[in-house]
Amino acid sequence: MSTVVNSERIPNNVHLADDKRLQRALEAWQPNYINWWKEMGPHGFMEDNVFLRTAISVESDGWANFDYVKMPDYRWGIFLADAVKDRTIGFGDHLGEPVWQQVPGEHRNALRRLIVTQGDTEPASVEQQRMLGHSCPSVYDLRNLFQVNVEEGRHLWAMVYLLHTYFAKDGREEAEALLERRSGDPNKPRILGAFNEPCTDWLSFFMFTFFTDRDGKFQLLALAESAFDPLSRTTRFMLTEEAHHMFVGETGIGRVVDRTAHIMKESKKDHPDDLRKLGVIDLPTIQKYLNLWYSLSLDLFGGEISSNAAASFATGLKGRAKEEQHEDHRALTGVYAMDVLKDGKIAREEVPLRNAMDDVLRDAYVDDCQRGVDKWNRFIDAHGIPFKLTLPSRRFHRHIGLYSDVTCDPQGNLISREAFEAKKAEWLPSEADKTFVKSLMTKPIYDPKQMASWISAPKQGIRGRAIDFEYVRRAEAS
Ligand code: BYC
Ligand code: FE
Ligand code: FE
Repeated sequence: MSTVVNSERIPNNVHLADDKRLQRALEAWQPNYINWWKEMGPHGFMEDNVFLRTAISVESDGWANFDYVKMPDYRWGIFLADAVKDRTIGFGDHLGEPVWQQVPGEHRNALRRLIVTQGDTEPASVEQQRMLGHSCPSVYDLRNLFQVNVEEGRHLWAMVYLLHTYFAKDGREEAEALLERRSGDPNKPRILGAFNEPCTDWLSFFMFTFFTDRDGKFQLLALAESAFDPLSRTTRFMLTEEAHHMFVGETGIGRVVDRTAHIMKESKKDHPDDLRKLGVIDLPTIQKYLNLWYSLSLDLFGGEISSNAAASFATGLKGRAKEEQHEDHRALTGVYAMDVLKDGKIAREEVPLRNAMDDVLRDAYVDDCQRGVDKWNRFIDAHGIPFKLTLPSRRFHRHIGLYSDVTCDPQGNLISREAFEAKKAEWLPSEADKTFVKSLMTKPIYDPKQMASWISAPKQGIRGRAIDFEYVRRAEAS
């Protein structure tokens, strides 16, 4: 079991103290990170005491330490999951060979790019969410937002550790650049599309943590298979934190849906206008937000047919989620049937499996999303309301890949751009929908005993505490 050193400036289980150069490099990056956090992290809450979980070791039940902490004082550390003894490469051209503890020269650029892309999403999400505290539906939710934020900050640390340790000068430059790009800034945007989208209301936040963080889960699962062992070990530990982000999204939407269905049953009303007057978010509006964040998140898997994906599979840089569950780990001869565009029509075609690896990962993601949607539908059903949320077709509203040049309806039928524009407000949040959703969230709820009108209380509190526990102690209140 690896030893954790908490007494240092940077808590870690990577023997940082034994590598003075690396330690100095990371300690030089740390103040820049803290400056970034203060500038771009949760706006207006830096002085508050927040009941947070901090990773202090990697043992399965011992790593999560809960206590009040001011966010800028959070102990962001570097933690790798324990090494697997005699681990060998699980897929691709190097199947069965020992994993790499150093970066092979020929894979250096590709690997750095994957790590930078992964790293870039982490601060991006914090930036996207930085104003949400000012409209929180409860203190419980406020704390969960901050928990997600500090852990995304730690995920940035995880990638910066790899850049500093294995990529010398260009790694250090990339680590600086990770603090310089800004979500949504046209001059220095974040790398991937969804991470430049505004996320300024809580319905979007819960959709984001359900759909977009779930892309994170699957990308991390694929990177956890990597032949580059330090990347595998960091991402394996990140996945343990990611589980909480999934929980926030799934239960968040579940509670919104439950609240609406409850009010529908109680009031015997089902017209969106009536429900909006009653202070809840009508189900068709929830469906539109779902359509938006699902389609934005599908884009994050890259193109359906990708030579980049084929190359990273071949070289062993990035596998499939749970590679051991697949039979053919070389995937040299296999084919993958997918819908493609042919002469302006949708046609089934077989693609060499390696080129379809982004879509294989997307398949696993879609199934996982569906499980969550099924749960939400059970909440609606439990109130006897005849409405079902659905995942739109993967072809709907895409900006990356085969379907980025055409327009489809939510069922996946090709339609003209005019037809799409004419129907857009029925399928995606309109300005009026956004204005309405925001109108429910103009004031924060800082009283632990209260919950906003548009969301049910959670089933239980955190770490055995009551739901109305003071998870965030506001500085001015103390
Ligand atoms: N936006 O061959 P293609 C998370 C580019 S989320 C903009 O189809 P490839 C988190 C692509 O770079 C997980 N550009 O795809 C969640 C390429 O450019 P070049 C993040 C895009 O390369 C919530 C070109 O289009 N981790 O952790 O196989 C909160 C053709 O690309 C996009 C990762 O993504 C896009 N959406 O796959 C906090 C893992 N998609 O080569 C955190 C690391 C593609 O023509 N990244 N492009 O210049 C990867 O594995 C791959 O880079 C991707 C793309 C899966 C993203
Ligand atoms: Fe993350
Ligand atoms: Fe996350």
